[in-house]
Amino acid sequence: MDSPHQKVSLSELSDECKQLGIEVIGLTEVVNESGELASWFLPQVQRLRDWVSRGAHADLKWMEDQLDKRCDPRILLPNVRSALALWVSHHFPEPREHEISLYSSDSLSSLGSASEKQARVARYAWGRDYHNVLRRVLRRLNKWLKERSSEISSHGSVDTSPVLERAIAERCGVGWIGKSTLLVHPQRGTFGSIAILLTSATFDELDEKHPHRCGTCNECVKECPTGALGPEGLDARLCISYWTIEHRGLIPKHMRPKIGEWVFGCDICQEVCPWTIKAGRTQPSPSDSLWSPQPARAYPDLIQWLMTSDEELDETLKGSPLRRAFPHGLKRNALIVLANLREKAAIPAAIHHLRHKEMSVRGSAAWCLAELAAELDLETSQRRLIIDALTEQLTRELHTVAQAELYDALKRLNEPLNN
Ligand code: B12
Ligand code: SF4
Ligand code: SF4
Repeated sequence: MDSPHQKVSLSELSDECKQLGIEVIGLTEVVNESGELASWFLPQVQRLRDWVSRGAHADLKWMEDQLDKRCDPRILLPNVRSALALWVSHHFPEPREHEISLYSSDSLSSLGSASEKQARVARYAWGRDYHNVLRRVLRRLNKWLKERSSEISSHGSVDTSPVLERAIAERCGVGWIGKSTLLVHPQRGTFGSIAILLTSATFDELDEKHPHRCGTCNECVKECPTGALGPEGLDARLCISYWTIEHRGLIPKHMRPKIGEWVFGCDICQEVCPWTIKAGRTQPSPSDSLWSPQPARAYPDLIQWLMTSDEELDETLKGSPLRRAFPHGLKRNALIVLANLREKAAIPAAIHHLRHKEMSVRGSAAWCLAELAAELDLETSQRRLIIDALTEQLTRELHTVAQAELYDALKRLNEPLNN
């Protein structure tokens, strides 16, 4: 007889996942037969509540608003029993080092010659948006489960629902949560996206939690340029990924130099992880075809971004995770990174952006120009051009925060202010 808690075979499910290009899956119980939350889930809930009460979520208001749902999967799916975790690698090789079939030769040649002055994008955003890709997979699995019993109901999440994805994936045996707070897969390292399917179905087998294997290693904590990682996990208020992807508005001054070359996200705590390094990547993996990574997304031409209108930039990035930051967020970040890279060629574009419609872009343009003028050996005429542009903008700027940025920029250039 059909039941919402119909028992399903794990090996049949694994075969189906393989056909969908998913190699790593795991299963766990989240709610027991009596309808109570599984005991393993409760300490995770406490960890999450402590994290939010410390304010470590910065201004991610949705973390506060959806806290109860994140702490209790029964709110999302009342008859939930199990969770299925999918983990898909996005550990693409470096386009410059490995000219393999994964990247088309056209897109490689458009990268130009290798230079040290390179803006960087987090690896997960080199290709298609994982939300779209994995949501499609979850829909297929939902359909597959429904074919086992029409009574089975499921709820999928790929960073799209208030679900504690990492904690669930860890319990499903996919890997362990490292000191970076990232899920580490024992063979493939950290570069992976997670999708969770909460389901009312039960399974003939469940997976075991993976042992924690960070040991005495502390590389991610040590190498994080902002000190965002500590014994309590991550403080988003210090994380480059938070500021460049999630934050709207100006990025605080003290964070701007620390952002370095990272124009969208940050992979430092992953690139230094011995498990990621050991996993290496020189050959294509079966999941690469899901993503279609593009070298120009890995190392974008930021001046080109700035010379493109917001509307056009948005259009060019359709289907990419980069859209999460909006064109004005990407331009804000680009101005900061170009300043950090001491990119003289950015001066005209930065002057142009002193008049952008978004205050955060105007303020970042002022900062960028002051940094370049202060740090580079510019010709007098070029320095004058910057000072005149900043002074002129100050006469028309109405936003007090942007005015303060312009004042600071001119002060930095030792330019006496008349008003
Ligand atoms: C909010 C969020 C962020 C925030 C906060 C990150 C954070 N560490 O919490 C910001 C914007 C900074 C961020 C950044 C990134 N994110 Co993010 N993010 C999320 C999101 C939406 C929620 C995470 C969350 O609940 N955080 C609150 C904390 C308390 O929860 P948690 O990290 O899950 O922690 C639990 C466990 O860590 C557990 N725990 C158990 N044992 C241990 C042991 C130790 C030592 C620690 C510290 C914790 C711990 O306790 C916690 C509570 O249960 C998830 C998607 C989702 N719905 O889950 C993606 C997600 C975590 N992000 C992801 C990615 C890829 C990133 C970035 C790598 C992107 C980039 N390259 O720039 C960075 C990585 C930064 C980092 N070191 O974590 C992936 C992670 C994949 C993976 N392999 O782990 C996720 C799962 C999205 C996805 N579906 O693929 N992210
Ligand atoms: S993503 Fe970057 S800033 Fe954030 S914790 Fe990792 S290394 Fe630090
Ligand atoms: S770098 Fe070291 S401490 Fe950090 S997650 Fe990897 S193994 Fe763990």
